[in-house]
Amino acid sequence: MNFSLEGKTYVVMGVANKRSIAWGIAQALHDAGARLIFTYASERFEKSVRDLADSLDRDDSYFYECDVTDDEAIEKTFADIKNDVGVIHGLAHCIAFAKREDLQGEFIDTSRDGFLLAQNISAFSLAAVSRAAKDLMTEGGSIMTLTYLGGERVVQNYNVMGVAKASLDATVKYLANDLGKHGIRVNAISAGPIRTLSAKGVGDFNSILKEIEERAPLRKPVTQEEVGDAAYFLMSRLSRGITGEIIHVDSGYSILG
Ligand code: NDP
Ligand code: N5H
Repeated sequence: MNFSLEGKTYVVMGVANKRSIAWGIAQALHDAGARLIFTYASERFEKSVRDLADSLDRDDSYFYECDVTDDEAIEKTFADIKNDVGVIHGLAHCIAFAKREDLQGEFIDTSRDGFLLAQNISAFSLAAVSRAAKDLMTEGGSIMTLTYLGGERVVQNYNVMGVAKASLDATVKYLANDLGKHGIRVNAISAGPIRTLSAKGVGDFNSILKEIEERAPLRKPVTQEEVGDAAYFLMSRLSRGITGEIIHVDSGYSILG
């Protein structure tokens, strides 16, 4: 059997820099032969995304600016993708945001604005981009997002983002139910902590990683490459019987009490 992704096209949303989990996913899909389409939130990250994509040895990547809080931007992005490439076979949603002040102290102090902002960018956006992407997945498809354990149980400081990830996890299941009849699967990878731009300056990341090294069954933090390989599995036909699932790629940490 052949598990190559040659001849397939995937949209990767959320590469900010070389540490982004989205970049680990892009590399794994590229290594499997896929053509990639990148979206970024604002011009600020365009150069970084283009430079990274240039380091891959193929010249048929596409780039679009897409702020997921903007319905018109989402509509335009997928209309442009349809026009430029036609059919897509999958989409990796690697996007989240919360105000820094809501990622410390107590959840109870979250403002209405902060709560809605986190839900809008980190959870609703998956539904919005899935609706737009559906029409381009005429040969079936695989949609995946990135979630975190803090949506299933209380993790100190994760606060408003934990509630947004709980919402994202449920969004995955309802979308899987809606899109299954169109041959489109929807899943999430629950990644263990990885030092990225988003993770910078939040919580005490060193002590979180130390806890993983001491207690996680595999006794080491996960890497972008490990998450990328799981994403490759979800995009490939190897996972064709799996939808609505949350796969933990976290060195086994989530099984601990
Ligand atoms: P990055 O900072 O590399 O990526 C976060 C991305 O979110 C950025 O590319 C940013 O785009 C994008 N984003 C934020 N707001 C918007 C918006 N309005 N429209 C479009 N894109 C937006 O961090 P990670 O790779 O860590 O994060 C990717 C995902 O992985 C997130 O969902 C995160 O919650 C999840 N995750 C991360 C873990 C970790 O330990 N790092 C663990 C478990 C899950 P731009 O840069 O263009 O502004
Ligand atoms: C328990 C923890 C540590 C504490 C919580 C961290 C939560 C992080 C998630 C969000 C996405 C981080 C975030 O929104 C940061 C922004 O306020 C400021 N940063 C930015 O604006 C940068 C420039 C851009 C690129 O970032 C974004 N997101 O656009 C959780 C950790 C152990 C695991 C973790 C880090 C999980 C996660 O979801 O990312």
